[in-house]
Amino acid sequence: MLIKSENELRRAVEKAVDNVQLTDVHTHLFTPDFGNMLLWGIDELLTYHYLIAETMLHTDVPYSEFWDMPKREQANLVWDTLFIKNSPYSEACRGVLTVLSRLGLDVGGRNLEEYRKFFENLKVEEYIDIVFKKAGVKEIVMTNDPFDSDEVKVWQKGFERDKRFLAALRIDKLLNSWEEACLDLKSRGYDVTNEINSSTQKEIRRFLSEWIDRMNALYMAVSLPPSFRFPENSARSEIIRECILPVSREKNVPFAMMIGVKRGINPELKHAGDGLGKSGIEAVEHLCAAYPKNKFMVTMLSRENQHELCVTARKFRNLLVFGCWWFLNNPSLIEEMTRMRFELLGTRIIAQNSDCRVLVQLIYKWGHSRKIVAKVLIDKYSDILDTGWFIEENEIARDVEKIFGQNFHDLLACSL
Ligand code: HDL
Ligand code: ZN
Repeated sequence: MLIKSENELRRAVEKAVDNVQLTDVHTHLFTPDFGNMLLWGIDELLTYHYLIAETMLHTDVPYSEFWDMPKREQANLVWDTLFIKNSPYSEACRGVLTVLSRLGLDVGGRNLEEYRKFFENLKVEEYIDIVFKKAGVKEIVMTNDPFDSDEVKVWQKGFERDKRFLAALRIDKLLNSWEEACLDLKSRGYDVTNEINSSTQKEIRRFLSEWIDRMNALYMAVSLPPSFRFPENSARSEIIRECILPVSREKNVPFAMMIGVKRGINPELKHAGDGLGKSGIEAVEHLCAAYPKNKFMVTMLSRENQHELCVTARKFRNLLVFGCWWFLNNPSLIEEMTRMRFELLGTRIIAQNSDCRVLVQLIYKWGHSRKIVAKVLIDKYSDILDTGWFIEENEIARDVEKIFGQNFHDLLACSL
């Protein structure tokens, strides 16, 4: 159907964005086979590390006392501090309310015990179906760490994987803590030495290939500090050059770099204590130019890196930007980044990923992002309609499919 008016445009965009069954390219979710590594339910939702960091701003409870509390007590403190003693309009707080509302619970009642009862009556398997359906999610990509001993046990035992849960090989330890990784690899029978000579390189490649095959990993991913440089004289650089990039080509899987995280700026906050810094774009420019047969996905954590990342992505068909990562996953910044990306990259982006750690977060992270992407898309289509260009409804649906998943699958499928 030809779009002839602003109203028809709005309706067509909202319909396409609301209905697209999307691919979530980066999450920390797991199938139930991984036991309690799959987080779900209201107490996990309330003790999401974003909310812990925010709670600790308002209370003088010592960090160690908080960490010693049982999960339920932690959740009570978060609820009382952020939702009762203060209005919950931060994005992480608002997300909890969106979830409760979309699950049909009485948000105005503010009755935490009632919400707990609702979740207690659900089995996680039936809950996965409810959440995926409500969130409009077709499939998610997990973050799978071959250095996590609990996770390794599940992969080695083997399991019938739910097809909606795809895998990504996460190699932070290999690239950011080589000494530790070397000891770990040695203990698992890989003939590696601290010095990354040719036989160690070969063994690291074997390790990567085995795990990509075992997980059927769609890509290899790493989070990197703002100081990340490539090339440089470091173990990380050598492993990327001699191991990651060759295996990435051989297996035809992208290398995903998530750049800009400063781990543990407040160690007392544990996994809630990370910060960010402005990174150099030069490493991305160099990798994309020097390795044209490699495929790269890149997201950067600093708002200040977004424009240069978009410009770099204009220059290289082997680079796809993805998501509004972590501290950027807030309405004001999602809108700013999405506008910038549409204006510089058109339809060739992966608009968002959720980064969910708790299953039910899919409902709010995607609910909130869809609205913003739809709003920006309406503006962009409206601008071209004003010139006399016409748009078919199915062209909108085509574009929306691309930015919410097809671009990712096309990147995986292509060989450069
Ligand atoms: O490194 C990452 O993948 C980050 O997303 C961290 O896991 C971070 O703790 C997070 O959950 N961000 O949303
Ligand atoms: Zn993440």
